[in-house]
Amino acid sequence: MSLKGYHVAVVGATGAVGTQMLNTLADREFPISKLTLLSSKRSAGTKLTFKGQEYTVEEATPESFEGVQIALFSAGGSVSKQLAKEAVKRGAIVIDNTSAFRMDKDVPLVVPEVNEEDLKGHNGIIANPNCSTIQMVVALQPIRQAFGLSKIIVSTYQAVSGAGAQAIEELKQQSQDVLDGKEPQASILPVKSDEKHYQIAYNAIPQIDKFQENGFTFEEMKMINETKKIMHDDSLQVAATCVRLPVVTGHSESVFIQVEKDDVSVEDVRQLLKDAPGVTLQDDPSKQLYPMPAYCVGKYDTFVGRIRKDLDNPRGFHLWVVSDNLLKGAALNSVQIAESLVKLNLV
Ligand code: NAP
Ligand code: 12T
Repeated sequence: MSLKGYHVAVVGATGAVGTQMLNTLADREFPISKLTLLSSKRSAGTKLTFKGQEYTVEEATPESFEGVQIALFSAGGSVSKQLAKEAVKRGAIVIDNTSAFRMDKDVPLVVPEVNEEDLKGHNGIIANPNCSTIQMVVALQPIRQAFGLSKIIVSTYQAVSGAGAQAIEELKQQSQDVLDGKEPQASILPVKSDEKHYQIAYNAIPQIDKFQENGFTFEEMKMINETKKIMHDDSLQVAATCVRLPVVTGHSESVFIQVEKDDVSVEDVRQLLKDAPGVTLQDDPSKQLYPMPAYCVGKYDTFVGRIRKDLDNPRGFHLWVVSDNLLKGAALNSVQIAESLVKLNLV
């Protein structure tokens, strides 16, 4: 590291995730000597403020990465496919928030609380997992370490901000239109590039990302495949159902797990999660204490509550897991990866 810090680039700086990347880099005082903010041609010229200083956003091109040491990508998979290798070629380490490289064998897929050590084998690109995967593995890793884990069945309740700034606008506009008695218009959700669009205001849509041939959506397959990769366990059984809700920020998950050890109690699980890294336990039915997205916005932790032992399966447990999808689900996890690279002398 130079004395003052690293030359950092943020690709997609004007987006929902990029905005939170800048907030998180500033809040955690990541050592930055130079900051390059990149977007498409559309936003080139836009002024953004970082730590009280004004920066002009530039159009991302291969040449943008000359001299860059750490590049945080969050501008969609096609941009990553076009530019990540160009950045690496010029000496940068890429931390990629898209699904472009997550399942590549030579690309570490990292949640620092779970598998920070995987960073050691990197070849220039490091992938940030899907938002829904990240908060789930943060909550489950301590349980897996203590009691083993053989099965996960998860249903998600996901916020629209995961689908970007246009999806947030669509929810707000539709909500206003319904209240005003007007016909709501849909053009973004569930998937912008698909033919059909559905109203999200006052609704729940059981489709996030595109359908795959096996009947699962790509978001569901991301949770399934990424969880096995992060936990280094291909025999772990995982099934997911991903649902979009009219919530702006904060993903919630109802998670059923089966552990390998017998005679584990709810109190055992609570004790583990009370001290787990990145976890806040919020679980007290007598006080109606449980996590909710509206109260997790802006927080770094993953919140866990509603822990119950299954009534029929003695190794089964149910949990409710909530986190800010733009922070731990995206920007914070990327910045934590950068912090881990610095700590492990890998940059
Ligand atoms: P968003 O609000 O729509 O923002 C998209 C950003 O990408 C904007 O800054 C946009 O710049 C930029 N961009 C678009 N096309 C570009 C191009 N051709 N070249 C350079 N920049 C371009 O979306 P978002 O929610 O921030 O998400 C961005 C991406 O992050 C998603 O597509 C997804 O791959 C990933 N993501 C990952 C997670 C996760 O689970 N970890 C969660 C959310 C998002 P303009 O202002 O110029 O349009
Ligand atoms: N389609 O980068 O729509 O895997 O909420 C994250 C969130 C893709 C990703 C979403 C998506 C990703 C969404």
